[in-house]
Amino acid sequence: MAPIKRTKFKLSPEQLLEMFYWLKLIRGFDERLSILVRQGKVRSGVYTGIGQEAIVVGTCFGLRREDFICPLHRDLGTFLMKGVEPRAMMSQMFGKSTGLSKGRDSALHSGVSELGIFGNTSMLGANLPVADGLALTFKMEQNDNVVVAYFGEGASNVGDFHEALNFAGVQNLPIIFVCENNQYAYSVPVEKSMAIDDVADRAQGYGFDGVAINGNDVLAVYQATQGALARARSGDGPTLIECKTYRWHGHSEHDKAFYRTDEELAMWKSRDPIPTFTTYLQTRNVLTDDKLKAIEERVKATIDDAVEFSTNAPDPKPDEAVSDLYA
Ligand SMILES: Cc1ncc(C[n+]2csc(CCOP(=O)(O)OP(=O)(O)O)c2C)c(N)n1
Repeated sequence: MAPIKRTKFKLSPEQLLEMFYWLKLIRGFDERLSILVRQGKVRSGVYTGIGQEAIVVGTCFGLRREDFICPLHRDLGTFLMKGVEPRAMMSQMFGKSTGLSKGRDSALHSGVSELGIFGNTSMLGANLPVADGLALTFKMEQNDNVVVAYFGEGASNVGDFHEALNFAGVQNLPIIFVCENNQYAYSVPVEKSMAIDDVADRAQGYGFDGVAINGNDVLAVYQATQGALARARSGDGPTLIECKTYRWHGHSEHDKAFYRTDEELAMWKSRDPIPTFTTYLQTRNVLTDDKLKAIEERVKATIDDAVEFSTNAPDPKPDEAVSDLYA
């Protein structure tokens, strides 16, 4: 396999600011959910991705509507970036009838086909063979759409992961496997579940490239994704991108994460993707104080509106529980 060449990219100041907006919105959304859980307003389980936003933004930025994403439990931000309205997303977490699955299901198992979002089950790794199926469809239809499938490093130890990578390699599918390596699978640290350092190395066994990158650097994630997208769109097959990161909160909001040290958390917080990108933009005069203030106000107003809308939205009616069933 020829090594992956460095991908050149150029983003306009407007695009960079848009990326910044998404980072702030997704962080703000998760932070608000964390508070709302404690206030008893959320019916869904909440698996925040605070600290991991650069992966969501770097991989979803510039995706086509027709490209499909297969998100997992920690990827709420991908729904927003793919076009789900914040009101609908918040309603989903509140279990209201205005949510994506009209209050029938909690959290992030719902999909929105028109927006290219596949609804996944709880079984870790099980989204990946299905993602292959989507990619195979694109290949058979001979279009150049791509599938972006997410999973944690924990899920990369499940058989489905290996079957999916093997099939994607054999079929040369237009798919990007995005590993969000946040160092823990629930309470299990990565060194207790893997005998190698990089999940990215696993790709080689299936005949395609894997890269391990800094998942807290939104531009590094974007760059790797753009390279992988270009290869997939031109028929050169799959790529595995392993993004090294860290989740700041517990596995879910009920988990106090006693299995890790304060020092470790502090070290990773010092690598927070948002201040790093803020400084990058400020030193290039892309982000001025006024623009920062305007973006922060827009983020707050969007989230306030979503919360108010969802609070006042109706509950689902019991007799609707069996409507919209596939039979
Ligand atoms: C096959 C399977 N085994 C176990 C679980 C229970 N479970 C849900 S999330 C989780 C940890 C997942 O870790 P990882 O894949 O690294 O993703 P992360 O939560 O860190 O984002 C576990 C063990 C599950 N849902 N499916």
